[in-house]
Formats: sequence, C-alpha cells, structure tokens
Amino acid sequence: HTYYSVRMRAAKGDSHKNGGKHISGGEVIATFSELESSIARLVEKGLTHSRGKPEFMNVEFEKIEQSVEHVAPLAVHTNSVTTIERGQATARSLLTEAGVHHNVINKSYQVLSQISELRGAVLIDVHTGQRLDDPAKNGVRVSRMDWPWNNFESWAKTYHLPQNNRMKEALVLATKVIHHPATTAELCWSDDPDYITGYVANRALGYQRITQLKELGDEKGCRIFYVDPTKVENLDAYINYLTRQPVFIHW
Ligand code: PML
Repeated sequence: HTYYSVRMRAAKGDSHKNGGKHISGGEVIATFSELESSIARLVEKGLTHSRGKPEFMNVEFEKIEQSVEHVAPLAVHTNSVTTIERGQATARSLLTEAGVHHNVINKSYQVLSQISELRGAVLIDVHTGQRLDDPAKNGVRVSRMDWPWNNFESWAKTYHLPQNNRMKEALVLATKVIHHPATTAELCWSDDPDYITGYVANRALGYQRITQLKELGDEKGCRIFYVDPTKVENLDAYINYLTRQPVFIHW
C-alpha cells in the first residue's frame, strides 16, 4: 500500500502572528482512495470545535516514503479524582513511579509555566530537567500516526472503554511516543477549555488517565515528553521519529 499523511490545523486571529490562536488540529494516515473522506472528516472536526469558529484552516497531505511500523496500543487505566489537587498529585506520583525524579518534575512545570502558547510537546531531559527542544519553535508536533476506526472500535468494546475520539487520538500519540526507547514518560492535558481529563503514559504503567488535571475553562494545555538522551544517537534522530516515522496502532 502507498500511504499518505493528512494533517489539518484550524485557527483564528492573525495568521502572521505565530500562526494565530489554535482551535483544532488532526492527523490521519490514509490510502489514496481514503483521502477524500479523511479530508472531509478532518475539515468537519476543524469547523465544529468547542474552542470556537476558525478563521483559517490548513489541510495538507503528503505521500509517505518510509515503511509503516505497527504498534500495539498501551493498556488504559483510569484514575478517578474529584479535585485538581488530587489529580495533580496522582500525576506526580505516576511520573515518579515511571522514573522521573521529583526535582525534574518541578523543573518541567517551571518550563511549562514560562510558555504562553504551546503548539506541540516540550522535551525535557529526564536526568537534568533541562528543556531539549528549540524554545523558538513552540514545541514538537508529533505526526504520522493513526488507528483504523474498526480496529479501535473492537478494542474499545473488548475492554469496555468509551469510543471517545479524543481519547483515541491521545492514546495513538502516547503509544507512538512511548514506543521510542528514549521516551521515559509523557504528561498531557488538553488545551480545550471544556476538557479536563489528562494522562501520564509510560511503557510499564501504560496510559494512565486522570479525570481532572485542570480547571474547567482553562485554555492552557500541557504536553511534556521526559526524554533519556543517552538512548538515542542525537536529538534530531528522536525528533525525526516523532514527526516523520509513520506508525499504525494495531490491536
Ligand atoms: C487533547 O485534547 O489533545 C488531549 C486529551 C488528553 C486526554 C484524553 C483522554 O484520555 O480522555
């Protein structure tokens, strides 16, 4: 099969200033005959987002030259909490269990608090807490991953999990990112003001959802990858995996 990477980004405001204010984004991998319907679904997603009406949108597709890797989804666990404090404490304890020292966790929260609008993920050195990605670039955007809906649906039914597209997309991303040996853990919550569930992911712990990590109405999201730089030749090779290596999730 020849595959295509399809990406959508919807935003509003001044497109010349930092690409405008982010509303919605999406990523799929499609065959040529699936392109039309995939693009239609992404456009619909961008037009009907709770963050508001977009004022501009980019949709692009590109033929993938690399061969696609198939990876099994991380196991999903849900930690139900009733306050942000409990949620944040749960996130910290899961990160510690994953091997991230609490000083490094503190440093990464500091780095996050200094960023006004994050488009992709911040990469933090798991040994030092230093930011590894270029601060001028607004984060690394993971790309070229997908989970065919039929396979996702039968997986969700088997494990009695919600067929929630947002969870699907986050789990696809986390599975791809954690699959790389240099990723120790990921911490994420949404920039969507209506969505307060986030997660910690790690190879041993799986995908650990936490039902409350921020205040309703808060538009500040978080996506941090804790990276062990000794487990990859160089940072460019790691970023290249995140942005270019096509990965299909398959259960
Ligand atoms: C996002 O909106 O991009 C992140 C959502 C993270 C949590 C998804 C879930 O497991 O419900």
